[in-house]
Parts: sequence; structure tokens; C-alpha cells
Amino acid sequence: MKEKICVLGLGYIGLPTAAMFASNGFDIIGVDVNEKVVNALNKGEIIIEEPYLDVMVRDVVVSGKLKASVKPEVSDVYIIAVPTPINEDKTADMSYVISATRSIVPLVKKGDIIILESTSPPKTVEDIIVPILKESSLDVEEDLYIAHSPERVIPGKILFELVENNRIVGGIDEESALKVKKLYQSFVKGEIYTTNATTAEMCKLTENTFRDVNIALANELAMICEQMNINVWDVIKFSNKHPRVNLHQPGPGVGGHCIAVDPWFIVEKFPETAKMITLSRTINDSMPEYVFNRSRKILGTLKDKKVTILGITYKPDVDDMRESPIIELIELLEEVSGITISIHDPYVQDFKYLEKDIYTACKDSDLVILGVNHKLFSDANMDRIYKDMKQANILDTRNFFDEKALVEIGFNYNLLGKGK
Ligand code: SAJ
Repeated sequence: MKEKICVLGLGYIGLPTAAMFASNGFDIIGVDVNEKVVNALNKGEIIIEEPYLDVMVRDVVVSGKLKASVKPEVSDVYIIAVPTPINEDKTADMSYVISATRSIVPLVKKGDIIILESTSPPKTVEDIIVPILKESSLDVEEDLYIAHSPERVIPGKILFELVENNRIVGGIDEESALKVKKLYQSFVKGEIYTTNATTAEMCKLTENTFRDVNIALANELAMICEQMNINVWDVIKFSNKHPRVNLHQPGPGVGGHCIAVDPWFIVEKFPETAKMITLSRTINDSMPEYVFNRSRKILGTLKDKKVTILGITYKPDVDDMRESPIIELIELLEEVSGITISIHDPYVQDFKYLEKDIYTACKDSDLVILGVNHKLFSDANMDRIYKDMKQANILDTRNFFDEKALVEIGFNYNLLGKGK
């Protein structure tokens, strides 16, 4: 007999995970505190954007394998996939994990499996999940199988990566890890590595911290190369020809709800020791201001000028604006007196200063800042943009444009990480 699984939290991770288990024959009860999500789901609809997820969800709701509710039900497996947002003081807000765990205390029975998927500070399973479950009448270590199995999927490719990526499962004991591994093997084609819970928590945080520290290094190099009048993008490209070097790309900052957040979960626990992690976060967070200052240098003053921003999402070719560094850049620009701001982003429907048409956005502009390298921008007629601009200045923060072609047209082309 296949187990019944209760998935708590039907967001970017919980919903695809629930749908994936359901389409592999499990009976799923999906739980969310948001009634809108629950009602939509029971009609076979979803309210988040992710390729192919709508089709998969519709199928499993129609077949009766996935049902949604605002309350958890007695099941054999409980998967906690609720958000772990960051507080103002850069500590993790664990309230959703705590209340989700509390909500299953009256339901758990001997032999059940409890899995934490949410990205969490190290020792969350040991210090938060296990003690709460001890409020049940069970002998938790003996009667329950508990593990952390962090999600590692990238938005936009979630369904593919859920199946293909390797996974880590960290149990409170070996048996827990092996049980959970077996469960995920029902759809995961990648390797599943088992370890203890704290190691798994630390792996998830380390993966995103690795990227953050590398991006900070790239950003620092960009600032250094500007001062030396050389091109950081060449330095990175040629250095990466070395077989053991893998530098990341500089840019206007780090966005999204993972890389800009997760390193703080390590800092929170080890503020004295996590020096490099803290510094990297600080460098990456300073990039919007750096781009703002570079814009000021290009124009002399931003006062009474028109500045156009192309691309405001947190990364290319998605509509996701969570923690986008470009939003901070816009806030800095807004403080300048008399400035006119204009924005074009083909993926964003609703935002201030938004122009649906790239040419209208750039018309009469004194400076175009390329914020995000959406592939669609390569279709733009740059001759037309040049003719309509008041002053043909470009600041490319992503090494997106063909410098030679733009200079030939007559643009004053500026590249983040390249001095003049
Ligand atoms: N960025 C740079 N330079 C780079 C790479 C990225 O400035 O060289 C910026 C991007 O522009 C973006 C941000 O970093 O603003 C993050 O983008 P991303 O595509 O690197 O990552 P996310 O946040 O969309 O997804 C990450 C993934 N983690 C890793 O690649 C280690 C994903 O696998 C995780 O599941 C996800 O975080 C998560 O949920 O933790």
C-alpha cells in the first residue's frame, strides 16, 4: 500500500513536490493557510507561475490524488515546505516552520515520517522540530523517522530539476535517512546521498553561500578592474580557461529568495566566525549603490535627467522580482530631484514607471541602464533607440550588449567592471 502524504505549504516548492508525489501514485493532502491557494487547487488551478506545473496539478486533482485543505489530516508522511523568510535583523523567521510542526503534533503516530524541506538555519531539526514533536505522546527518537531533505531546484526548471537533481537527506538517525531516501526514490532520478540532519541543513546553505561568495569576488574584481581601466569580463573569461578556476559573473547585485538570504542563516548562528560570508553579503548588497554612483559619473549629475532601466527582475528571462537589486537602484534614483525614470521589462506587467514599449521607454532618455539581460532585449533596434535618445549613454551591468556595434552606432557605451 502506498502511503498518504501531507504536504504543509503549497508554494514554489511544496506544490510541485505534492504534485510530483501525487503523479507517482501517492495520496496527497496539500495544506496551506491561504484559503485562496486551497480553493484554487481544489478546482485544479494554481496561482504561481512555473512551466508545466498547471498541467501536472490539473491531472492529479482530477484523478483525486491531490486534495487541498487549510488543515493537516492524519497521514503517514508529513513534508514541511513552508517559507522561512528573513527578519529585519537578518535572522530567519521560523514561525511558519514552528506552527506547521505544531499543527501535526496531534496527528502523528508510531512509524510516521516527518520531513523538513524548507531552507533553515543549522540545527533546526534538532533544536526546533524534534522538541516540538516531543509534545506528542510518542517516544520521538524511537517511534518517528525525521529528516531534512532540502529542495535544490531552480525556479523556471522546477519540475525537471525535482526529478533530475541529486538530493541530500539528513536524518536524526540512519534509519530515518534511509526511509526518506526510499520515499524520494519514487520519482528522483538523481543520486540521493544520506547523512545527518545538521549536515544536510548546512549543505543547502553552503551551496547558496558558495555562489554568493563567488559573486562577491566577481563584484570586487569588477570594481578593481574599473580603477585599472581594464575589463573584468575579460579577466574572468580568460581566468576561467584554467581547469580549476570557476569565477562567477559580476552584476548590479544578487536577488531572489535564496542566494541573498541563505548565507545570513549561517551568520545568525556564527556571527563571529562567519566573516567572509558576512563580507560577501555586504559587497553584493552594495552593488545597486555602486551602479547608481557610476550612473552619476556618466551624466555628471542625475538631476533633471531621464534615466531608463531595461530589466528589473532578479534574473534574466523570468517574471520574478523577489529581492531584485534593481528595485533598490530605482529607490536610489527616486531620491534625485527632478529625475524622470522610465522602465521597460517584457516580463513585468505591473510596476511603476513601466512602459510596454522599449522605444517609448528610451525616448528622450539621457541614460539607458541595462539591469537584467533578458534574451528578448537582443531583438531591440538599437539604431532606433539611439536616434530617439536625448544623450546616447548606456550603462550595461551584465556585459550583454555588443560594445563594438553600439560604439559604431554612436553610443557612449559604459560597462560595469570596465574603466574608461
Ligand atoms: N548572479 C550574479 N552572478 C552570477 C550568478 C548569479 O550576479 O554569476 C545573480 C543573479 O543575477 C541573481 C542571483 O545571483 O540575481 C541569484 O540567481 P541564481 O540563478 O544564481 O540562483 P536562484 O536564486 O534563482 O536559485 C538558487 C539555486 N542555487 C544554486 O545554484 C546553488 C537553486 O539551485 C536553489 O534551489 C535556489 O537558489 C534555492 O531555492 O535555494
